Amino acid sequence: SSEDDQPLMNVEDDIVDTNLSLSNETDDQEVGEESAVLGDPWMDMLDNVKVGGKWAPDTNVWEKIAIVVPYRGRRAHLKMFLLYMHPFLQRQGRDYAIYVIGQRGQELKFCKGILYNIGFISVLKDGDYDCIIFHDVDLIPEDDRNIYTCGDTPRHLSVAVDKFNYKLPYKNIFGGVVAMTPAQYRLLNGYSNLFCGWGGEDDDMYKRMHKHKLEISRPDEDIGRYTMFQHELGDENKQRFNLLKTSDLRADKDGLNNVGKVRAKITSMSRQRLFTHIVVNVGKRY
Ligand code: NGS
Repeated sequence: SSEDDQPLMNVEDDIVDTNLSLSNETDDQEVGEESAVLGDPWMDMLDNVKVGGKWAPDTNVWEKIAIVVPYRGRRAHLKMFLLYMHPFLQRQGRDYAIYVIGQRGQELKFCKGILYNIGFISVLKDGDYDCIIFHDVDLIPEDDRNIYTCGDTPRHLSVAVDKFNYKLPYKNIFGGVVAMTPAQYRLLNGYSNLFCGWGGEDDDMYKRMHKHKLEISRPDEDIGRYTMFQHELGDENKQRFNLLKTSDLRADKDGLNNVGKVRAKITSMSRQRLFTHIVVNVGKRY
């Protein structure tokens, strides 16, 4: 069995032990030099995080946000993600918590929609969140003005990704980093549970929005800038184009309201120092 079967116990230790900088130049540096690279405020901000990956400013913020990160086998990305996101969200003064929703089983396809739906339900059982940010682990926001908050309609935050030359690859893209209130997510019936493997689940979500006449809201292109970690695309979902033909027909019955019936189960939930870890067994899917 793979490391994904176990709670991600040692990721925080790795953060202390490993040199983590987005540039490769520092790979050989000693641990002691790390704070010199990142600056002491970074380390203070990580120290401030409460167990389970939570933090709130002293002054009251009306909006509580949960960051939901579907995950499998990208340990190096997760480490860098946590290292950057905690200070970023603290600089924005957000009241937040980070949840990593891991899928068990390396040999099976990655079912992001199921992880998102189960993540949504679990997170709202754990806290009274006003806004859920659905976040790829390989995207890092570059600009502190890109406020992690919800809007009157679902928000697409990763507008300008380096990989796409900081331009939208197509007008209705709704993948990467998106923010929805619980009410918006319920109205759309969450994500489809049928997309396993890379691609399409976000386009299916856009179709749900279109059906409900919800326009995507976005920050400006010069603010919604992201760095994407380089990696191979996952095992592609060959069914995705066919599935996208039936999006409207499935929208009301395939999603949040039937995720309890798709034989996916939560196998553990644990509080780590920089995140809450929920492990899901989605079973065998094609
Ligand atoms: C589209 C995919 C989306 C994906 C987007 C950007 O082609 O799911 O590329 O992908 N749609 C289909 O495959 C139908 S990215 O390179 O950012 O991972 O989000």
